[in-house]
Amino acid sequence: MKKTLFSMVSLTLLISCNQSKEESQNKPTTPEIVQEDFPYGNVPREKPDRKLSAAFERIYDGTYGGLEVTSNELFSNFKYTPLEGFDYHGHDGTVSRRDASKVIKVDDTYYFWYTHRETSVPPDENGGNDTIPSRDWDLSEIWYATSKDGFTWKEQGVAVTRTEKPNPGWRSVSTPDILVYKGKYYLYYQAYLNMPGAPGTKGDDCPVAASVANSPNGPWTPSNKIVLDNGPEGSWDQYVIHDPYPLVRDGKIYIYYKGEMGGNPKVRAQGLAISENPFGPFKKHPLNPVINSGHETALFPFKEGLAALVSRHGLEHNTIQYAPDGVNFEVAAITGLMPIAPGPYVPDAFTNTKDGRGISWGLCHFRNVGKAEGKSHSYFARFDCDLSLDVDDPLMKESDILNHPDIYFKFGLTDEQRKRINQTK
Ligand code: AAL
Repeated sequence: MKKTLFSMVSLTLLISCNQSKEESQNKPTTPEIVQEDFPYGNVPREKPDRKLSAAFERIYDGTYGGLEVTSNELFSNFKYTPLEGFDYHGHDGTVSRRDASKVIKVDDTYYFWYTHRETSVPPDENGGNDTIPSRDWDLSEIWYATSKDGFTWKEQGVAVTRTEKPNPGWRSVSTPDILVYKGKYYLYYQAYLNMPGAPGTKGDDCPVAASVANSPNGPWTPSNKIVLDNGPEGSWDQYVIHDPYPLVRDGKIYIYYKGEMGGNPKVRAQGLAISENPFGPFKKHPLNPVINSGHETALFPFKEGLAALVSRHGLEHNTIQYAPDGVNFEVAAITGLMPIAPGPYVPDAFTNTKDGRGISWGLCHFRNVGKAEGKSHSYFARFDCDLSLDVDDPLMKESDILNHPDIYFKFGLTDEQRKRINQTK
């Protein structure tokens, strides 16, 4: 009996031994690649005729445009300067300026438009009513400012007021952007019928309305209708069309916009709608959404295509992307400290160009300032960068940004995280 048991165990062992021998014989092995080491010093500028890792394939075949960030025209740092000329009531939260449009130059003057809120109290996220804003962009109007140098601005006052109830925009008009088309000026903006927190809202729901003027100084005549509407029920942009951002391409008006899909956290993406008429109808692109990340929209003509600043949210946040056709975007650069809600100065935004020159500055905002003290509001700053084919500023091409340790510790662990870590010790 003992003998039989012994032979059974040995047989099993033998079989399993042979099996693993066979398995290892069948396992695909990486063939040894015999080639010279990748060179030092004389690093090939063109794709060398050799097998490359995926990382180096990407360098030569992708959209990075070179081996180092310095040779990538779509890589830049962003440098910030406070703006002169705006009064924020001592930053008590009753005045907010945010969501800068792109900047345009008319004769020798720069113009931009923005969300302007001036309310008796700062926003109350849970208690908005007819006079108390529930969000920073609630109960707002579109204002504008001008400048000769882009640093010091003069606030010119209101451009687009809220409409009469119940028209879109009666509750608030916000987040404008500008189009110059066939000699006229058009402002596109979020036209609210309701604000988050109000009964029946799914979030920051709104469509887009527009106004037209013969001069950047107005007067502005509203379209009195929705020009870019939410998608049908069940579609990705059914509730939200934010940050309408017009450009002219192929003789047509291209409006890029942000939509918010469901999910927790929400998935934000950007779509494109095209029309030959500024007041529409706009046809949404069948490949929408065309950008899978980001928050506010900011694009500019670059070479034959368009480039996009993609910040804040999503898998591809903190990137600058490029699409030769304005539709199929690829990551062209990975960067950091990107402007929030950028409104770049885009000299060739409406020139129909296929030789886009890029951007070197714009405006952006800092949001939720003073929130912890109940004084939540936003204010503007200027950013400078080198995303221009006509600028060559090596100081904007630094990938190693040295931040003070305080900035890192400010993003320290929460008490709950510390507890979890202690428990798993
Ligand atoms: C911004 C923009 C839109 C949103 C809100 C005001 O950053 O995306 O304008 O509705 O926040």
